[in-house]
Amino acid sequence: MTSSDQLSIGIIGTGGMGKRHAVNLHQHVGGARVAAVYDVDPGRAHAVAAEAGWPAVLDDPLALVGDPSVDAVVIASPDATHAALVQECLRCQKPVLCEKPLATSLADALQVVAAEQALGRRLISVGLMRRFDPQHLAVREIAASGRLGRPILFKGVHRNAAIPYDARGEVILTNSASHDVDTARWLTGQEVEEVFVRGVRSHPSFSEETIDLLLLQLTLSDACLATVEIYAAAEYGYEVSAELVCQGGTVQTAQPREAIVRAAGVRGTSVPADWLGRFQAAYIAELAAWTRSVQAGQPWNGASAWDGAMALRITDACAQSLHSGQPVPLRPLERPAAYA
Ligand code: ISE
Repeated sequence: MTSSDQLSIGIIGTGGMGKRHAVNLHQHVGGARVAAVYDVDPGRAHAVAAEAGWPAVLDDPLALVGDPSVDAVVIASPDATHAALVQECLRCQKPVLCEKPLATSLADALQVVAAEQALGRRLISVGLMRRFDPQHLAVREIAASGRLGRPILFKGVHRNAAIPYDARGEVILTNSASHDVDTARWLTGQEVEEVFVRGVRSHPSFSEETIDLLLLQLTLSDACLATVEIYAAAEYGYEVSAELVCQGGTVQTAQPREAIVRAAGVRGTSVPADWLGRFQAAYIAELAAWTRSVQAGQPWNGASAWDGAMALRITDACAQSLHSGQPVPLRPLERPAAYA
């Protein structure tokens, strides 16, 4: 650690997510500071630096990883750059919090897992932030108490206001559904054994290859099922919900601190515009847990490289099912001891 005794973090990518991490780290996380930032657009990097305590602005992401004044790295650059940058962090033996997805192909993700195993130290954390969301944690706690009996069905809903990227089905699967399949594994404690996916284009004005409405049906181990609706162009706002049906009752995420507004003939509550608003508490808790784990030299309680690779394994199978129209089985994989 640097002389200031604060953990010095380098952030790669200062678009929406990277900016959020930089500002959250600067404003809300004790014991750590933003030491360096990089973005492909230097103007954007400088603008974020101004909001995050004036860290150094570097012009090369590899130099940022290797910089001796950087103790640990946050990767929030475009998805396709993740795997190579994580590999560089392993090479330099730097702890890294990589935004999901860990890679854009299962092969790359498994190579990352293999490299971490070869190193013999867990340095990789994956930013599947729902694991730090108070609402999801409340669901997990109640399920884990056992008072509702065994979980038998996970029901996820995931809606984006507008298509934020190239809306081919497989991109929506890696970019959005990766959260839901991780949540299903994490909340039920079961592994996915088969997937079956259908998808359509919700609006004729979208390009022909668009598939923005997807239904996932998953079979999990121990006689457990899951359904997930992903609607990437829902227009009205951003919403995520998770319900766990257990043998003797159900438990579902619920918005805390909500107020009902009556105005202009309507009684209602607001809907967040995007994930940055909906999951702000989770992002802060995630960064705080990660920096604590790096300082203690301990693996954290969030998603590991293995979880990141499993999310990709499932979304890859979902893409196959979407295109073939058939269910796709996933043979059981043994979790390596390092990720027990
Ligand atoms: C986005 O990239 C995210 O990671 C959000 O959490 C997710 O809800 C959204 O669908 C993705 O596009």
